[in-house]
Amino acid sequence: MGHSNRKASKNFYNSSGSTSYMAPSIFKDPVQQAKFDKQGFLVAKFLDETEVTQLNDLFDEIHPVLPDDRGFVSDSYSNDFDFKKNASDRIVAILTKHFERLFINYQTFGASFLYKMPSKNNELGVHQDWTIVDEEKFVALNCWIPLIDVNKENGALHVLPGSHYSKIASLRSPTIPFFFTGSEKDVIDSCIPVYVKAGEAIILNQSVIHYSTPNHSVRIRKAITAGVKTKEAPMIFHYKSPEGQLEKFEMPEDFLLRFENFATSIFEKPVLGKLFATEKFENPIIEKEKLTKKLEKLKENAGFGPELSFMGRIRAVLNKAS
Ligand SMILES: O=C(O)CCC(=O)C(=O)O
Repeated sequence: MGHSNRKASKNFYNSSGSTSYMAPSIFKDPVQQAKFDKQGFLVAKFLDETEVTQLNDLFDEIHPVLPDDRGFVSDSYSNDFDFKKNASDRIVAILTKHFERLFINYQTFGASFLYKMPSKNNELGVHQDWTIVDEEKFVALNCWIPLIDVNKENGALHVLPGSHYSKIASLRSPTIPFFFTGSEKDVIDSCIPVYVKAGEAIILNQSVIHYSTPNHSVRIRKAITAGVKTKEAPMIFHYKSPEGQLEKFEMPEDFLLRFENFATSIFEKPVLGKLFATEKFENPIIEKEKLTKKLEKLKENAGFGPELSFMGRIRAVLNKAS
């Protein structure tokens, strides 16, 4: 389940750029695993037509009235635990056979609907999802599955290839700014759109940078997000105190469903967690110029380098030959 706040944040960033951490495999298929490790995301076939219909029906059943507010909505923002748990369990029940097909040594951590009513103003700003497992040892990912074909018009997801933890380490929580804070526009310019059909999944590492464009179409854009992590990876959450101390909490497995007042609780010291470490923490925000170069390099290493011009291709051939 993708969790991010659109406010604040600072980030832990490993200045060497790439890390030596390697989380255990989570894909059954080594080709998919290699792609996920390299890019931080991949596209996979997921739901069949019947399941897309079932999920559309489930959406309609649990949203008898749609909000007047045209902003981006994640059902995880609701303060009603029973509503969130019921939706999550029913979505996961439909998705499970596909998790079984794709993943090994995994555990789910909840699912919810995400939707955008038609509006020019419901871009979801560029972000990374919260750190909810120790990413030096484990992996946490989201399966983002639209229930209609997504395109340029209707709120497609955009990602920054190669911006995931093993390539650029980061620590993310509502009380910590992103390492790219202040450079959002440049980061957006480096992202690429990922257009998928209804029922296809974009499987994203929680740490990969992403955002989605507004839904300019006349139809509601519904999607599912479903979280999957390494089996037995403890759930964690971070709180940076006003004094600048980073507090690390081990959290209940279902804590993402348990925020009682989502809009404010996520910025408070967690009440459900068990504090296991306190550290001094600096917020290393990377300054714009360095950041843009770094992200372009990461993107290139992920296999999404700039298209070479005709002359560029000739130069590349000549360089290779010499
Ligand atoms: O559904 C969307 O438009 C984007 C969802 C997302 O970025 C997230 O849940 O983290």
